[in-house]
Amino acid sequence: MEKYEHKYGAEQIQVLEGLEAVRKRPGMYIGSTSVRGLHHMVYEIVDNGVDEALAGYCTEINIIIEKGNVITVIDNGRGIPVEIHPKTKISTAETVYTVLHAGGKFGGDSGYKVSGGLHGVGASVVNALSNWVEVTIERDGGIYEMKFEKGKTVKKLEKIGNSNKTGTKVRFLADDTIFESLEYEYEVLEKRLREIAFLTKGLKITLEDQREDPPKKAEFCYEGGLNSFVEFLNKTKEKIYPTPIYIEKQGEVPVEIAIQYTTSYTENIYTFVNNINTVEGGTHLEGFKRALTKVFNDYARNHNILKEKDSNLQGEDIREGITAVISVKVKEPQFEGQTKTKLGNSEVTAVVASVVNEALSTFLEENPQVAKAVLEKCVSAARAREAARKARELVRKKSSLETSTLPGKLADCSSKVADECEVYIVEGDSAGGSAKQGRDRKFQAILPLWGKMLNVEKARADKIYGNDKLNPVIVALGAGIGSDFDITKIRYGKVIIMADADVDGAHIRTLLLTFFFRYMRPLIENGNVYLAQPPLYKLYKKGMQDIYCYTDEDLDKTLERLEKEGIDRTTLGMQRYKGLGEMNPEQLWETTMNPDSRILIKVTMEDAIKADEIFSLLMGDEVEPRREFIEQNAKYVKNLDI
Ligand code: 1YM
Repeated sequence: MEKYEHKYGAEQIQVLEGLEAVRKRPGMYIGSTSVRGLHHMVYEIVDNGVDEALAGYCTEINIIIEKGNVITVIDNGRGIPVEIHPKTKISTAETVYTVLHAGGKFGGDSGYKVSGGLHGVGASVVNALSNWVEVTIERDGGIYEMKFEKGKTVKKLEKIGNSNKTGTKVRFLADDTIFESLEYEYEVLEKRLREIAFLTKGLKITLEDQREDPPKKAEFCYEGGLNSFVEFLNKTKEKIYPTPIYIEKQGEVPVEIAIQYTTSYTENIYTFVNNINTVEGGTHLEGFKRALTKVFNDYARNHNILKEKDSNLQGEDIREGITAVISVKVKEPQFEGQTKTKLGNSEVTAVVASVVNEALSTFLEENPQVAKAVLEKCVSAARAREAARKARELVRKKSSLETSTLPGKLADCSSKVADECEVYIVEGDSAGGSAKQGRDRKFQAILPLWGKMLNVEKARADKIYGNDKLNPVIVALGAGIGSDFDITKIRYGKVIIMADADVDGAHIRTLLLTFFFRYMRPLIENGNVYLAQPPLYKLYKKGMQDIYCYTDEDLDKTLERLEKEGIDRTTLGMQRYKGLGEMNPEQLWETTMNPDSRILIKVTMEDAIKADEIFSLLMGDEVEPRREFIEQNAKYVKNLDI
């Protein structure tokens, strides 16, 4: 593993403010107090072990979810320093856990742990937001231990034995008066830990869930680093060449990149800064795109694949079917954008561009068959782009001739003020009818969807314009797609997907989310896409107002509450809604469409990425992963009506 030389020990720790501030405003420090924030608690502790691995001292990190949602994280690094800290006059280890922003992370020369920008505020925040924390350190021949409750030291660092090993072990129970729930999701931790392992070549990470019997276990260790990452992402896809192109350069801004093209038509580029996923991209991505376009165009010209009369290939042609992961380390990253996940440091563009320029052009010269295969695909993408442009112009021309440019099935709203308007995209016949009758036509439009499901995975933009299911969506929203997409033209402030809670509903949701993710991404980034939440049950009784329940948990709680109020559940009638179509217009309005009483779920980029992954899996070329997925998920299907 690479050794980054940097020193920050006891002296650099800066004392800023007390942990009370963290407990008062937890969201400011950990992002939120939802399960998302809860998982961040684990990442904060794991990150300290990863830093130790990046510094070249740690080879393994073990994470255990114990029964009762206690988390244990163990690493085999040097152990947190135990000597008395000159400023705080208490042990350095206690200082790290009790003083906000301790850990030297704020200094400019403090290695690459630069508080990622989101919530990388470390051990003291986890301590402040935990019911209790126990830290055990093996270092300098001894075993040391200290304990905290709600951020306060209850047992100072003390030597409790001898050891010839080194390492740090942290156990904690998050504070249930702060977090909404303490239930960790195995899959969420698994995904992030796998990602960290890909990003930290050679580091072994294990995860064990002891809440299950027998415990669930996973181990991640990738000698291939980002190459393994790209191979993992392309598992379900047909590759154009077998091994990813790998680029690595150490320096002021270390850059690591892996690239592999597949026969798919989509672009999948994941970017990381200091191991943090920069979902909104930024200067590193810009540098990469710029160099990629230049290198392939230069190669195509020099090898007569592009003739003198031909115009240059465009960036999007060259990125069709690409899967790439870009990881850079930046000492003082500036994060911008809506979710603070866009790298802003302008100097990074040139660094990444120059690294890619040099390494990729050399690679192409040395591997002409790979260059040829990729460029053939780029040239065909350019042709398809041209065809799509023509198809689009045709659509535009056609619509300018017709009086109404909007799809016939759309029941539009009367208001033309996009911000106050909503469009419900509804699958099927009867639901569409009820929705049209039940809506408030001033600001609610209904677009029923018909036609066969389109495999976006295997279609290019020209096919999408022609697709009878997606074309009405594009025209109704009025903002174009792909590189033409212009969010300022959007006709509705809220785009609401309303689908049944069954397999067909899941299909249409996945298709639409994947489509928005790939062709109208700003719509999701901007928070315009929502899922309607229709009720699953209705409880009724003579003389009592109908009660709607939206989840099974909701139903259990409601029944309990009613029992306490003296209403016996055997006297209640219960209807389980199989589909939206079973509700009459008034019920649909009251439960799902009335802004005063409905539940809307805002779609996040994470939801969309997940939908996209499921979609690739279900629609991609490889059969084996699809079979695995269906087998693994078969148990969840029992509740659905098929
Ligand atoms: C399971 C969590 O915290 N490991 C860990 C933390 C530190 C070190 C080693 C470490 C760092 C340095 C020197 C250094 C930390 N030390 C500090 C501080 N695992 C976990 N392992 N010696 C040991 O960076 O110079 C903060 S974290 F500030 F005390 F140096």
